[in-house]
Amino acid sequence: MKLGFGLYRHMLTVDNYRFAKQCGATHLVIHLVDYFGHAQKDEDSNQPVGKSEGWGKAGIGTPIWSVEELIAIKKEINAQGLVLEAIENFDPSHWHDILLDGPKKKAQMEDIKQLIRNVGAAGIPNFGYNFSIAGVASRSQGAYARGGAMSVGMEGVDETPIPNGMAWNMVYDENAPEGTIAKISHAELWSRLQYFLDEIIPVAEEAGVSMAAHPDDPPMPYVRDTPRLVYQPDLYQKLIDMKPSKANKLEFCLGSLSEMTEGDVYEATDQYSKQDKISYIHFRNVVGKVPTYKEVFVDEGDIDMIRILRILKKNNYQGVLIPDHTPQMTCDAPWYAGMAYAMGYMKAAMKLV
Ligand SMILES: [Mn+2]
Repeated sequence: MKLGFGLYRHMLTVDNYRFAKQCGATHLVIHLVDYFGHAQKDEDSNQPVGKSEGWGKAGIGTPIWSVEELIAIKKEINAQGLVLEAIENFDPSHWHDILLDGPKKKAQMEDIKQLIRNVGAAGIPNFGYNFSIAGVASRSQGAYARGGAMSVGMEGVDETPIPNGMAWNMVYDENAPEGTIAKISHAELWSRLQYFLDEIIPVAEEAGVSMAAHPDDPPMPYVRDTPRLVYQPDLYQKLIDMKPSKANKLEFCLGSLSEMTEGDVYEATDQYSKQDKISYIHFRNVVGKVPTYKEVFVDEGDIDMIRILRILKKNNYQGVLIPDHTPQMTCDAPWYAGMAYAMGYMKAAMKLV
C-alpha cells in the first residue's frame, strides 16, 4: 500500500508537490479539470459544492490534454521525488455527448480514446472517471465535523431537472436552447456505459492504463431527475462484469460506499480488493447514509479505517490511497491543515497494520 495525495488543477505547483511530499506522500493523483474557474484564491481550495447552476464552466473549446502537456506535469512532479499515479476525471466538454447520447458522441469517443493513449504514452497508469449525468451534485456545506469544522454533506436530494447545456455539474454550452435534458431510465444509462466501456477498455488495455470508476457521489438512485449507476456496493460488480478486463477497474471511494443504504463497506472492500479490481482508493470517513450524511475527519466517522486497512493488507492491495476530501480546519490554511491531519493519520495507520 502506498500513500498518495490529490491535487486540483489550480494547485499543480512545486510548492504543493513539496507539501504532499512533506506529508509523507510518495504518489500523486491530479485533477486537470478546472472545476473552480481560473485564478481562484486559496480559501476556495475546498471541493466545490455548487448550486443548481453547477460548479461553473467546463473547458469549452479546449483540446484534450496532449502527451507533451502530460509529460511536462509529470516531470515537475518527478523532480520533487513523487510518482504521478493517476489523473482524475474527464472534462465535461470532452465527453458530454457520451453521457447524454448526443450528436457528438462518436467524435467525442474518438477524442477520449486519444486522450487515454496520451495518458499511457506519458506513463501514467490510472485514469479515474465518474460516469454520471448529474455528477457530484446535491450536496450541502456546513460545520459538520468535530469542533465545528466546515465540511460537506447531504441534507435531502436536489430534484431540480438539469438545464440543456449542462452535464456532470458543469456548463458545456452556454448557448443551449431553453429547457431541460430528457428523462431517461437506469437501463438506458447502463447501456450508455456499456458503449463507453466497449469502446474505451480495449484502447486502455493497449495503452497500459486502468480505467477507474468512481461510485456515485452522493450515491442516490436519482439526483436532479437523472438516474445514477453505482449507488449500491453490488452495482460495482455489475460494472466490472459487463466488460471483463484488467483495464476495467475501480476508483474505490470509501466515503461514498459507506453512504450507501445497502451492503457493507468492509465486505465491499474485501470483495473488490480480492479480485484485484481496485485501481486506487479515496480514503475518507463519513457519518450517516444518503439522503442525510456528513463528511467528517478520518478518525470520527462510521468507518473503522484501521479495519479497512487490515482487509486491504490481507488481500495484498498494492495501490495508492489518497485522503479524497477532509473537513477544513480553523486556521490560516484550512484546506492544508485538514489534509495534513488526514495524511499523518493515514501514514501512522498504514504502518500499524
Ligand atoms: Mn471520492
